[in-house]
Amino acid sequence: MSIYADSSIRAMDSLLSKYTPKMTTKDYDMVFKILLIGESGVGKSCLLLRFADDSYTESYISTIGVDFKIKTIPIDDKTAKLQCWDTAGQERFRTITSTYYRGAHGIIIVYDVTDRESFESVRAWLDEIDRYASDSIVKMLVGNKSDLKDRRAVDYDTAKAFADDLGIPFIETSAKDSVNVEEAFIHLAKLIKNQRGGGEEEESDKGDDEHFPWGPEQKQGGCGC
Ligand SMILES: Nc1nc2c(ncn2[C@@H]2O[C@H](COP(=O)(O)OP(=O)(O)OP(=O)(O)O)[C@@H](O)[C@H]2O)c(=O)[nH]1
Ligand SMILES: [Mg+2]
Repeated sequence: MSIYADSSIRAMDSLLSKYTPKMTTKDYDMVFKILLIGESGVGKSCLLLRFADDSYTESYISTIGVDFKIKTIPIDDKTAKLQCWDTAGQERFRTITSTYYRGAHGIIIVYDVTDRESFESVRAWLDEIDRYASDSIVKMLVGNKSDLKDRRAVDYDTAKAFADDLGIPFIETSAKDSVNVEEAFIHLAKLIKNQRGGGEEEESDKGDDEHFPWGPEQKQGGCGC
């Protein structure tokens, strides 16, 4: 960097700090690191785009390495900042992406309901979690592309039974039609908060499951919100 450029940047910094109001309080109470993993093409990036920006694109641009977005959400009387890491599903990025498991509080394993292989590989993704993530990480299974009804290759009950066996929450989503996407992220954030929080925070979150589609009484695709 040239001396000229360096001094210009310093001048800009000083101007910015002069005119930027100082934050005296944090605008959030908690920060949760959430990871999206799963085979390439299952819709991880689209889910995050839908959640963070409420948008969707048909064009497929495979993620290179990792990407991330931040979204702040209210949980009861608190504000949680969700730092969402979108990992590449392609095998060639596996070494890079595995380093992002460290320090993650929650992880969403995504498969494509029209692609049986992407569901069958969920076990391998769970092994990756065991290898690289903390034991306390909160997991969630998501079957995406539920809008493609004619092309379904994994039925809801099979995936639900699989998730129940593992003791993890399960939901089907459509990033395209914006079905259950926000619910999935918010539910995961609540589970993380419950796991980490204590006292009155824990009290106030009791009974949340009955408001979500993966609750015991809920049926496929419906949301009891
Ligand atoms: N019909 C339908 N298509 C979807 C949905 N979500 C994603 N897609 C499409 O699936 C393709 C892949 O989506 P991505 O979000 O890029 O997949 P990814 O899991 O991030 O893939 P990698 O970055 O390679 O790991 C794109 O063409 C999307 O438009 C969905 O809910 N419904
Ligand atoms: Mg992607």
